[in-house]
Amino acid sequence: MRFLAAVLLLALPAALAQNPPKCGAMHERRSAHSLSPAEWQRLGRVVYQLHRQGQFDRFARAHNVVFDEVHGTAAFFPFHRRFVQEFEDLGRRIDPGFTIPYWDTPRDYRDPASSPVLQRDKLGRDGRVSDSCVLDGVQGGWGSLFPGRHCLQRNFNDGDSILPWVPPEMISSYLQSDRALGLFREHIEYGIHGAVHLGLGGDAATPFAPNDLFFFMHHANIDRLWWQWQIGHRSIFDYNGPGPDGDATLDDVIPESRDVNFGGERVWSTMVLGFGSMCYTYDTAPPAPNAYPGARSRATQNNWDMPAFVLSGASNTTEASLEVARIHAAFDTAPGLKDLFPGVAALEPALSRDGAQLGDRGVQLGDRGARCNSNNKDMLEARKLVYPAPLTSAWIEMHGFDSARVKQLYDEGCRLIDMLNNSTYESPY
Ligand SMILES: *[C@@H]1O[C@H](CO)[C@@H](O)[C@H](O)[C@H]1NC(C)=O
Ligand SMILES: *[C@@H]1O[C@H](CO)[C@@H](O)[C@H](O)[C@H]1NC(C)=O
Ligand SMILES: *[C@@H]1O[C@H](CO)[C@@H](O)[C@H](O)[C@H]1NC(C)=O
Ligand SMILES: [Cu+2]
Repeated sequence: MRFLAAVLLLALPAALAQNPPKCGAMHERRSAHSLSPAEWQRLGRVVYQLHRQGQFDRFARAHNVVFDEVHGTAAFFPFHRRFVQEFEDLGRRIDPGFTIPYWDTPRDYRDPASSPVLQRDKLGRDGRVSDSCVLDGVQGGWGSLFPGRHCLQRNFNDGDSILPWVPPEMISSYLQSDRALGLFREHIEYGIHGAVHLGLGGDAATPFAPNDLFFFMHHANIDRLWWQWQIGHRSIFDYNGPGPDGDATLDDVIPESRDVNFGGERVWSTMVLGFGSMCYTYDTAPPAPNAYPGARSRATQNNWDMPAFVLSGASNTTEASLEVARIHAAFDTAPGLKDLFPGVAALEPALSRDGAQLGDRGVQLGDRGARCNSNNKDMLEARKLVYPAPLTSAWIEMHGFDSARVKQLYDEGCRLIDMLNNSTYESPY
């Protein structure tokens, strides 16, 4: 016995060095849509201080330095997770209750300029016509240092409005059907990620995008979706794609620069929320695990018994449950949808029971398809999806993306929308 204990004690330090410790306190990131005016004011006070300290400038310059390493590569998800968390920690030194709100941008995809987030007392509106300077919102009148001294700028990509982003249903399809992380990363990075940067324009459409607070809120949302994918596929440690020397591995160093330095930290330290420095969760996404997941397993499970609440990327659980129930109902008229929404297809038995529950979040499947509107032509049209705006060629070149690949994924996305549009499906968004 004593011998065994000694062996265990010797083995222990190595294990501890591998697994980051569980967080003492956890912080909840909430949807920017749900912040009260008082909460926006509190957020405004923190970011004002961060700006005075030069943190926005620092993060903008850092993002530009590592730009090529963290876009179009596997590092896209872990780098931005670590980067946003670093910024959030700085905010917590000013206000211990600070968290970055996430911006559920697909929710606003039809007409992003009218988003409740882009209002004068919140994130602010478009820059002014003459010079694109942002004059209202929590960053109204700000100056930025990089790439050169200038006012913080926004320049919506469609005059006074913003071209459509990506419908929530497309995100849900990616969450369910992308079994390889690499494919999910491409779908997110070439889709909603680029669409939002381009839509806001100005600083947001440059490698210095962290000058604009939207950057942190947008990347928090992307991080939330990645976490949902990790949990939904029971594949927390899945990591692959282009890396620093060929194929990426969990032992790669997180890209860093003099400005924002993680001390040589490895990618694997970012993989599990609730451990190490990842002391946050999301209000809608799955909670952090109680114990560090064992064995750093990389196996992707090919079954669909995933928790039902991860089937949709929507932050509003009422809308998420409507979406899932209506997609399920649309299988009757468009069986091809089952391949695009395999998670919903796997719910079949549960759905045949009355009042089935979707996961632990109390999401009810009461509404089976809301066909009551099917005679109302206007309503029906309003409930059809619209295509997202494609990435611009300038954006594709700036990132060195493979433009044929970007186009292929975009076209596939349009077919998904066609299929939904051709079915009985009516979008709750
Ligand atoms: C969620 O969506 C429903 C239906 O669209 C809406 O009535 C409700 O206000 C939303 N809740 C929040 C917190 O936004
Ligand atoms: C979807 O269908 C509606 C109604 O038929 C139509 O107005 C809309 O243009 C369609 N959208 C796309 C992207 O095809
Ligand atoms: C949608 O319907 C139109 C008109 O019936 C048809 O031309 C098109 O091929 C359909 N698209 C899909 C994806 O089913
Ligand atoms: Cu980035």
